[in-house]
Amino acid sequence: MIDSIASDPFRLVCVSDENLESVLSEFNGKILGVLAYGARKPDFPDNIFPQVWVELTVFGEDICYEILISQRPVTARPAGALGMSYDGDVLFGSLVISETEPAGFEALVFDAYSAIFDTIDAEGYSSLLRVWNYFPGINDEDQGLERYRAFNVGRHDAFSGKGRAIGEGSVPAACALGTSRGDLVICFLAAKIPGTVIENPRQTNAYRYPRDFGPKSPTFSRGVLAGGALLISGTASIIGSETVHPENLAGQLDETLENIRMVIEKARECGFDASDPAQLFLNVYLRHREDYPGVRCRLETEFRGAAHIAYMQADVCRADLLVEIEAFWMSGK
Ligand code: 3EB
Repeated sequence: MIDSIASDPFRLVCVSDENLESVLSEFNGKILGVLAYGARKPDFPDNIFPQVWVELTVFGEDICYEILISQRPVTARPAGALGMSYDGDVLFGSLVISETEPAGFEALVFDAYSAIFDTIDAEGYSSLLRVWNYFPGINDEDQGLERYRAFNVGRHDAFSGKGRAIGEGSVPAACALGTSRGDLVICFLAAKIPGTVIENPRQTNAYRYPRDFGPKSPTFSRGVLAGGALLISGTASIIGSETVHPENLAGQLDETLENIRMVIEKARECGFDASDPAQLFLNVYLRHREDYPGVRCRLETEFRGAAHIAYMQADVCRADLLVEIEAFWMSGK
């Protein structure tokens, strides 16, 4: 039998401001961390588990809190800019870095990822399952290179520098979105035992994107199955390695949903039970706020209102992409 994390070792709960306190007290001692999405700074309670503010406007809500909860008692440790918590199966961490370093953005990302690898290796949770990346000006040029591309160079070099393979089965699920301001925010979920990496046959594996998309390829997979959860990476209107339907929101949305369907199909082939839509959480990132009503209408039809869907305004990492969708889905029983 292949080793795997106990089923349901962690789960996700999404709440707005008014329910935050009750969820935090209900799961007191079992909280791995919180990602708070919102245009205004959240009032975080005085807790030491990793909690980050992702400075994005949420549509239809003030702040949207994603809370990662363990089944087991959690040990939390603040460690300067890097906070972490762990439960014996998984480790969740967060890094918030302000861009003051004169060395530049690429070096900042390199250092951040190097610190993540050092941390998870030292703590014995060396399998990186999922990474969340948020930073301002993702499509801006900086010293002749788009910042997303500089980010990819720093991330790629940190993988290599720490002796991490970049290839089939070895890269985490991820998302990378642009904020309009604020710090570089990176959250990560790691485990003692590797997850099952899912790729999408409609898309070139991202670590094999050709050089047209930047000097170093992005190091992420389309999804990871771990502990009964399917972690679906940020997914967009890309076929092969090319953006399709530029400037066409409806076309991009259809193509994105088709890509997500394919990832779910591949996860099913690996044993994932995609039967419980009440346990499906989606984050929808829209470049333009005026696209929100139409996208919401389309997705409510698609998921028949069962899934929990949060909508945010964010810059997507290619200038021609209008929408990106990520998901967290717990397996049915
Ligand atoms: C794509 O498929 C769209 O650089 O970590 C999606 C998810 C995207 C993660 C990343 C980028 C990343 O290439 C962009």
